[in-house]
Amino acid sequence: MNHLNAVQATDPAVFDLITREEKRQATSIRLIASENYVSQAVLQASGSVLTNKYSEGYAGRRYYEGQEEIDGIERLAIERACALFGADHANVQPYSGSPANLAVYNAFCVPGDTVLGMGLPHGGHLTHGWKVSVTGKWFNALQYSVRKDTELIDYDEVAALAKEHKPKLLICGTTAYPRIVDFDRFAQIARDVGAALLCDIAHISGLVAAGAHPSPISVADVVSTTTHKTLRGPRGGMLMCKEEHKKAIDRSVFPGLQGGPHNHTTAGVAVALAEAATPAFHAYAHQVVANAKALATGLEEAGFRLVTGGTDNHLLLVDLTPRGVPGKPAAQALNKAGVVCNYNSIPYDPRKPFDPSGIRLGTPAVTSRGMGEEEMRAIARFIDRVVKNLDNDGELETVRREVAELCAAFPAPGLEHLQGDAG
Ligand code: DSN
Repeated sequence: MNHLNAVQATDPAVFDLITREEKRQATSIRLIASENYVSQAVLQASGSVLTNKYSEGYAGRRYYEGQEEIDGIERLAIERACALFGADHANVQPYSGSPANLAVYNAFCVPGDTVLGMGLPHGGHLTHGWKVSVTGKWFNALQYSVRKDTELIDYDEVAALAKEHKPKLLICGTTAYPRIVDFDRFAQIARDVGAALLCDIAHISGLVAAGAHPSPISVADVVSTTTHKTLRGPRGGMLMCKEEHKKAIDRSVFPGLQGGPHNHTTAGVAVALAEAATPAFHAYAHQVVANAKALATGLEEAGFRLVTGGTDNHLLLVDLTPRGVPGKPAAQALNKAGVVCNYNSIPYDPRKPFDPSGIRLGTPAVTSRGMGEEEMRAIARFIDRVVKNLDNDGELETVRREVAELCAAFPAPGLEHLQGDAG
């Protein structure tokens, strides 16, 4: 039986769109660093009848009756998060990463307070105080950068800004930074000025869980993460904190910022956390990093310049300037060829954010398909061919066919029913 038979019968238009998206995900090489494939188990839990239930409050203290099973699910997710990351406390209710971060501002600051985060053009996130986000509008948000010469976080600048402006909240964590973040250094800077430290590990939480990136848990006041990137859960958010901040964080999420939690998502998160505690996931996370390094080597051999000269984590930032090609047309041609990534600013980019100099590539999704270093070298060759043939539709079509053949040999989790479809 077709797993979407009810959607097909009720709403053929939505069925058609989902089916096409399934095929796109099955037959393309997905290199968007923040994306992944969840397991069938996570898909089933997230698509369950738990979506029918309202549960404002926390386990044992809800504002609606009928929570016998929901409490059990939320408690399981919390226990698993605490065990996996070694946290004192976890709140699994944030709808995603942005509300999770906003809940931390709400717990530690009032509007107008000074906060210090990494600038978006240097690899930070919108919610780290960037000017168009409410975190940049409602707070006195200062931004630190990477150094121009090394393209690495300028810890001296962070320390100097913190010393001068005494922020209430210091935020670290990145969305487009290919190197290890020195959480101990950030903790020292925060301690020196009496700031609370928020470590946003949205991109790397799967790596942290598996020990493939150092953990900030012991040094941060609060750790935020999305649940759907390297952690390989459904789309959601999570906060972990020291015992002393438990009350403030819980109150800030509910009733401070949100209403009822998305229980179907909580169940999917619980399943993903159980998966992330397995030896298979440990191997996966380390392979994500090995694959990123192999992709980096392949690209460098093909003449690409990588920001910082390589990677320590799951992503690479490629500066296309030496190839004489901007990021946007490259990303668009790659998409035509079935290699999906996003165009991205590079540090000190002379071009505009909507038409920047770089592309960002990540290995979480291709690694979930079981691809290894050999396939990364093949992907680097695909990228090189596309960048040399941006306007050559024939060559892009040839690459697209080869991409689909490679994908057919590595069935994607959750899409096994499409295995062998090289369309
Ligand atoms: N949009 C995410 C990313 O692609 O990095 C961050 O929230």
